[in-house]
Amino acid sequence: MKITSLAGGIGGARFLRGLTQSEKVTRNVDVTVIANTGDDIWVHGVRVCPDLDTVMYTLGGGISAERGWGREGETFTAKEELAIYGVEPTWFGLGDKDLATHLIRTTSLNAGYPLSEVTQALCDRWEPGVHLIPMTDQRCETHVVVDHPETGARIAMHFQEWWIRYGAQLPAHEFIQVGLDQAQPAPGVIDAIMNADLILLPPSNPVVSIGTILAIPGVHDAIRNTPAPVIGLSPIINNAPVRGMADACLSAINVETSAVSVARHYGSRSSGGILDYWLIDHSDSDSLAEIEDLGISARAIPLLMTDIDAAGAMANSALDLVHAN
Ligand code: FO1
Repeated sequence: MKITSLAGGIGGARFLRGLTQSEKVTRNVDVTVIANTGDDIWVHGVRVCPDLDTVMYTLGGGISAERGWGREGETFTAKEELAIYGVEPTWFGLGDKDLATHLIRTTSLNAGYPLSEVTQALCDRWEPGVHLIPMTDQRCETHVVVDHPETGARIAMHFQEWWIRYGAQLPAHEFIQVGLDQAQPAPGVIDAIMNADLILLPPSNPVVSIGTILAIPGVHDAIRNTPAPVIGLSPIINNAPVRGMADACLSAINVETSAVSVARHYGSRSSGGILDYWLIDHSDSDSLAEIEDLGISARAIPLLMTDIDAAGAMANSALDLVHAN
C-alpha cells in the first residue's frame, strides 16, 4: 500500500511517527512525505530547512523530545559565540549538532545539487523509513506582512522571525510565498500524489504548512484529481490549536479556529476542494453533521497525540476509514 502524506513541522512529524511505527502500517506500506519548505531560511550563511529536518530527525530518532525540533542532547555554543560577536539573528536557535546538517546541506546546494537530492543524502544517515521529498527544489519562503512593532510601518518579515522572535504575537495581515511563481513541484511530488493508494493530511498548520504545499503549482490539482482517497486530521481540537500558533495563522486568512472551519477551508473534493474524509476529536463531535453537510465524511476519534501509541491509533483510524469504505 502506498501512502503519501503532506507534512509541516512538529505535529505532522509526530503523526508520521505514529503512522510508521504502528504495527498495522509497517507491513508492506510505503510512505512518501512531501514536506513544507516555506519555513526554510538562510541564517549565518547556512540553509536551514525546519520541516524537512523535523520529519527526518523525528522519524530517524534524533529529535529533541522536549522541543519537538532540533537534536536531542543539543548544545548551542556556536550560537552563543555568534551572539558575543553581536551577529544577528541572535534569536534563532542554531544548535551545534544541527549545524552539521545545515553545513552539509549548504555545501551540497552550493555545489549545484537540488534540495531533493540533498535531502535524500541526509536521509541515508537518518533512515527515517519514509521517502522524504521537499515540496519544491526552488526557494519558496513564507514571509509575513505585519505592522512593525516599533515604527508601526507595514513590513514583511521572514516567517521564522515572526514565529520565533515575536512568537506569532504580531497580527499577521498576509502570508506571502516569496518565489512561488518560479516554484515547481520537486521531482516525484506529483507522481507520489497521483499514484498513492491513500493521501494523508496530518494535523499540521493548515495555513503555513499544508497550505504552503498546496499552493505549489500543480499540487492542489493533483490532490483533487488523484484516484486515492484523501483523509485529513484536524489540527484544531475544541476550538484551539493543539500546539503552535495555528489560530494566529487561521485568523490572518479569516478562517475561524475550529475543526469544521478548517474542513470548510480545505473543502470537499466534490465541491472543488481536497477532502474526502475529516477526522475530528470527540470534543468536537457536535460538528460531525455540519462537516457531513459539506460533503466530507467525518469521524470523531481521540486526536490528542500524547505519545507515539496515541499517534499510531490515529493513523490506524485513518486506515480503517479507508478499508471500511
Ligand atoms: N523554534 C523555536 O521556537 N525557536 C527556535 O529557536 C527554533 C530554532 C530552530 C532551528 C532549526 C529548526 O529546524 C527548527 C527550529 N525551530 C525553532 C522550530 C521552527 O521554527 C518551527 O518548527 C517550524 O519552522 C514551524 O513548523
